[in-house]
Amino acid sequence: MSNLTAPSNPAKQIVHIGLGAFHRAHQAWYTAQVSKNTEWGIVAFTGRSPKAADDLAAQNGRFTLITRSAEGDQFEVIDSIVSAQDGNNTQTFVDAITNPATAIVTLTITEAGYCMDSNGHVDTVNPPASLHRLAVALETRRRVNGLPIAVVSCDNMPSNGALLKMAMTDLFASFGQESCDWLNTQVSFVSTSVDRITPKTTDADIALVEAETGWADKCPVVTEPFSDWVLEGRFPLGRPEWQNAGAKFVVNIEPFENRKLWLLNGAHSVLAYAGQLRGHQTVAEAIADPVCLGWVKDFWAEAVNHLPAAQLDLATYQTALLSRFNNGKIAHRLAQIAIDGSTKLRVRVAPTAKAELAAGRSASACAVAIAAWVQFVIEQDGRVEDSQAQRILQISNTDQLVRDLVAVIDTELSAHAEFMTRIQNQTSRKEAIC
Ligand code: CS2
Repeated sequence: MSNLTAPSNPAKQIVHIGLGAFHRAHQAWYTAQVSKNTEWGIVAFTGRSPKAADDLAAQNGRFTLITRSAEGDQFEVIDSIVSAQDGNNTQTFVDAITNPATAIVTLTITEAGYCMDSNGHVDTVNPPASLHRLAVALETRRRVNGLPIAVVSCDNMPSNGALLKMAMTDLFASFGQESCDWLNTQVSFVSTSVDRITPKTTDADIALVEAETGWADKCPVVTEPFSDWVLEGRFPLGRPEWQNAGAKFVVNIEPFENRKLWLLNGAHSVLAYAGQLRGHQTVAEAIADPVCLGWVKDFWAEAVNHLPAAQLDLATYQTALLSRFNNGKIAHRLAQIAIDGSTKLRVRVAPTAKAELAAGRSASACAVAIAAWVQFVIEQDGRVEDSQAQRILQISNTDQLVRDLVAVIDTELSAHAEFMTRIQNQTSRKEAIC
């Protein structure tokens, strides 16, 4: 079987930055569900390495999505990506953004890709490459045709649209007032909450696709049946009818993004560190361990105190999460989730810890979660995969090790004496976590 039919030339374009597995299981899938690629097509750019673009370009953007449930696998060819490009080709990227057919830019550059300081400001002297390229390309669009555009962050961060707007505003400052006014009025920053568990593709998945479908697809993606997309914001030049595939458009995204970030991603991070310390490799293994399950439930009990229960049906949400985590067919590796812990814990666990402390409670489940990361980092012995790795490695030698590590996540928490004592107690008793 061949899926290498010629790429289409869509009437309207979405430019995507961050051509990873998640984008393909999520935004590319939603788009393919609701429109033909002659109507809406995605021009996708890799964030760092060109490899994903090379492999996908050789297949004209097509790939197999394996939807994996307890009942078995389903195979579907997704064709919404009409062009796969190396993100380092700046001119191609600028041309794609300035193309009048482009109505939307979506981003999955990971939390760490925004490189913001604790106040949400971006380093304008050494800006992150993807954001710098986006600012230059938007400014070129302003000069070439001035058409409005929607910019949609699909990364796991609270108020991701507002954060991206702040970063673009910082980077636009050097272009002058006219440019800043255009950014303010013609660029719509859409906030989103995205959800679909997507483990890294293995060689076995690649072999399986060929055996089952006959196509030697080099870049299949595995995902779970569940998917969710909540969006808040305007699309001045239109958008695909994503709601027909289940996307929800809301006027206030905050409760939905906090529910997802704290309950799903927060639990993932608890499992990533505590689970690995206890010898587990996947989410399904860790959640089957009653000790890890207990820590997740304790953490949820603290987090839900700060979510609007009446609006969110939190009990059903937590039950559904447990069944998703228990999907043993999905080998979601804890090591994959553990990457970039300092940035992830800042948005997944620290807000609940601070809110619990402010309410006069102990935040002890949050302390366990952060202590697990601290202990995990110490046991990594210099091999930690984190955008703050350099800073973390320098800390390793200080006598304030634990406090300084917590400060990488959040300085308010590292300055809280009682909370720090709780973390110190956990980390000094190794058996408390292992
Ligand atoms: C995970 C997320 O790797 C991680 O940090 O927590 O990628 C998670 O699987 C997705 O957000 C699920 O939607």
